[in-house]
Formats: sequence, C-alpha cells, structure tokens
Amino acid sequence: MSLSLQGKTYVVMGVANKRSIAWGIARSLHNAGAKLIFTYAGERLEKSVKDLASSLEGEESLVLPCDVTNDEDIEKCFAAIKEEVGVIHGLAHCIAFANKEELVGDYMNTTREGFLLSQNISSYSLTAVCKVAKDLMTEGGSIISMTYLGGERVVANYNVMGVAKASLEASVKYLANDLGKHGIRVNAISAGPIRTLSAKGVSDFNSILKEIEERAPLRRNTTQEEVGDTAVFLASDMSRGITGENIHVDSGYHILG
Ligand code: NDP
Ligand code: KAL
Repeated sequence: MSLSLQGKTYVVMGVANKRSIAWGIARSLHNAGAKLIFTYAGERLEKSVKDLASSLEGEESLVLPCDVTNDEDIEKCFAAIKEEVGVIHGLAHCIAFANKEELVGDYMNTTREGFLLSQNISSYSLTAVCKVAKDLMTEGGSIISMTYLGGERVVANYNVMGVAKASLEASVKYLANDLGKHGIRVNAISAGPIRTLSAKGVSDFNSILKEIEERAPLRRNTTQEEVGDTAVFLASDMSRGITGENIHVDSGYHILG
C-alpha cells in the first residue's frame, strides 16, 4: 500500500481559478502521480480551466463541460470520459452554489426557489454524479466531496448553504453504504475557511479568518495544499478502511465549543 496514485485516473469537478479548492486537490493528486480529468460549469470558465490544466507538468488533461444541474450534461460528460480513458478511480466533487441574497441575515427568509437551487447544485449533484461515475469505477475507488462546519452547526450567514451541506453530508453516508459493495468509498472533507471566488463578497471574511488564527488548536488558517494532501490520502489505498466519513481539515477548529 502506498500514497502513490501512479496509474490512477481522477475526475476533478469545480475548478474556477487557481484559488479553487478543486485546484489544490488537482495539484496534490498530480504530484502523487495521478492522471486528471477536469470538468467545469460555465463556458466562461473553459479557457481558465484549460490554461490551468495545461500548466501541470507532463500532463495533457481532458477538460470537459459539466453543468451538474443538467442530467444530460452529466451523462454526456461521463460518456466522453469513458470513451477517452475507460476506467476512473475516483472523483473530487468541489461544487456549491446558493443565491447571494440568501447568504446573509435570517435563514428563515430563504425562498423555496433558493432552497431548492442550493440543494440541487450543492447536494443532489453528488448523488447524480456518483450514479454515473460508478459505471466507470470498475476497479473500485474513492469519491470525495467538500463540506463546511456550517452543515453541522449554525454559522452566521451560512444559512441555506448550511442546510445544503447537512444534506450533502447525509448523502455521503447513504452513498458510501450503496457503493461499498462495489469497492467504492465515499467521504467528505470539511475544510476551514479559505479565500476563494465563492468566499468573495463575504463582508466579514477577514474576521472569520482572524478568529481561526487566534482560536483554532493549530492557530493558523487552512490552505488549499492541506485539503489537497488529505484528498491524496482519501484517494489512495492508505485510507482503504475509511468510508462515509467527514474528515475535518480545519486546524482543529471544529472541536471548540
Ligand atoms: P470556487 O468558487 O473556486 O468553486 C466553486 C465551484 O462550483 C466553481 O468552479 C463553480 O463553477 C462550481 N459550480 C457552481 N455551480 C455549478 C454547476 N451548476 N455545475 C457545475 N459546477 C458548478 O470555491 P471553493 O473552492 O471555495 O468551493 C469548492 C467547494 O468547497 C464547495 O463545495 C464549497 O462549499 C466547499 N468549501 C469551501 C470552503 C471555503 O472556505 N472556500 C470551506 C469549506 C468547504 P462556475 O463558476 O462555473 O459556476
Ligand atoms: C459562513 C461563511 C461565510 C460566507 C457565507 C456563505 C458562503 C457560502 C458559499 C457559497 C458556495 C457561495 C456562493 O454560492 C456564492 C454565489 O452566490 C456568488 N458567487 C459566484 O457565483 C461565483 C462567481 C462562483 C464561482 O461561485 C460559485 N459558488 O459558483 C462560510 C465561509 C467561512 C466558508 C465558505 C466560503 C464555505 C463554502 O462552502 O464555500
């Protein structure tokens, strides 16, 4: 058993730019020897994802569109992956969205439409993707999704996204139970706050980061690299006994009351 991912292929979903957690995961998987395939949502991201993918040394990665709200898109994307590589050994799902207006103030004001939108993109998408990816994971493997502490407890302003993450975390357990018999493990990484495009516009993000620096057991903030290296562990056989788990990569912040 080793941490090497040589000879393995992983799909990385959710790179928007170089700050994306998905990009941190991609770099770590690449450094461990994995072959990568990238998916992106909007056309506006095609160039930046292609540029990033081609910056990986010695790697010519497939880059495909996949809007996870669209079943046809998911099917087409994984059919193209099957055609190109045949077998994959896992994927990293790093996708979330909620309406900006609903990420502030009282959770109670969430609209039905906004609630369903965030559940659709941030939670159901993992289930939809697992169903299709399973057919390509004939050698077993590892599926990883990203979550945040606000899915377990109330965190100011996380609101509808907290409810979506609670649903995502429950899905990870049910999916782990379904897919275990096929040798496929499903786990989540609960990351501490990281400044990414999604976090842009959060007015008190600096004070959130400062609180972690002052109070988290490790007294520092989480980096993309820390999340990426945990993803390598979860993708590799070294974690072969772990499924349905939520690993906190947050400097230990979640243990505080
Ligand atoms: P990014 O903004 O870099 O990534 C979010 C990604 O979600 C984008 O690539 C975006 O693509 C994608 N996305 C949104 N809607 C769709 C869709 N319909 N179909 C496919 N992709 C879509 O932010 P992060 O790296 O921060 O977020 C990655 C994951 O990490 C999320 O699940 C987030 O909740 C989680 N997380 C983040 C933390 C943080 O502090 N940053 C902490 C803990 C968890 P597009 O722009 O094309 O729509
Ligand atoms: C408590 C925290 C503070 C912030 C509150 C809510 C954050 C929610 C995350 C969610 C994914 C953000 C959005 O959906 C933003 C979206 O409305 C507008 N942005 C975009 O459309 C950009 C262009 C694209 C790339 O973004 C997406 N997502 O598609 C939570 C902090 C401390 C930790 C974070 C940021 C957690 C997390 O889940 O991301």
